[in-house]
Amino acid sequence: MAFYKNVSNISVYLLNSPFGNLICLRLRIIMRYCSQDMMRTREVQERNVSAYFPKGKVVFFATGNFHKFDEARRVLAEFKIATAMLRVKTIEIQDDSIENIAKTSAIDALRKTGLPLIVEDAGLFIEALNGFPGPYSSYVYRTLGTRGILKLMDKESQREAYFLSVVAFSSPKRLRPICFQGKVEGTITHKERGKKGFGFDPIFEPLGANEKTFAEMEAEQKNEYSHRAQALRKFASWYSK
Ligand code: ITT
Repeated sequence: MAFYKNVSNISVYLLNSPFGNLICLRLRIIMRYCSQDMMRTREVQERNVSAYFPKGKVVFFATGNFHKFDEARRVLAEFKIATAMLRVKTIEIQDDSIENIAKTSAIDALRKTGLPLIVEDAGLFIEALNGFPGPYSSYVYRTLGTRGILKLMDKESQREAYFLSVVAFSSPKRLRPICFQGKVEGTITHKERGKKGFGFDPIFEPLGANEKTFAEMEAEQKNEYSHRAQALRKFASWYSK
């Protein structure tokens, strides 16, 4: 369950939990401070942000994808980190490297919000297609979709593929993002299976999961295997220190 708040010009989705209310209250205070001219210096903003959203306790996830947020907040809760979804439009550059895409979006999101945040970029790399769609996964999903991929793979017997995820963190104290990677190997199925999850989940079967696709798993089970959960666990161990 989530609820929605509009604070300043940034939309935030929060979980219906005591954490949610707390984050929202603090966000309102921060926004008020930051909009007063005398408080606008970076030093003051930095101090306010780290006082209200201490490292290791709270992080904002800048994404437009609610499924990604839902997966992430479950993983981060394992580390007692509260997560809020920030719906802020960020630059998504075209690049062969998922890491560069994530870093650029994180810098842009930080510039627009001044909050400690993560951005995550992911892609599906199919070996028989020389890594396609990879960093172009978002565009390919919107244009060809899962059925288009199955068509491209129609006569293909080599069906190995992997998902790669990069989580980039930046904050007023860390203008240059720090990145964490996760990868899950698996195969592309012959037809779509399952209704859960999102994106290419119905056609991706991770290795060692009893031939279930991600779309046949609950979020908790997907998080045992997924590229995103692996990258987030690396981030969370670093962030909690
Ligand atoms: P952002 O707002 O966070 O950018 P997005 O949906 O655009 O969300 P990405 O750019 O990270 O997400 O991912 C590109 C595409 O790759 C995405 O649209 C999905 O189709 C696919 N994808 C990424 N992670 C996936 C996953 O865990 N399961 C299935 N498909 C995934």
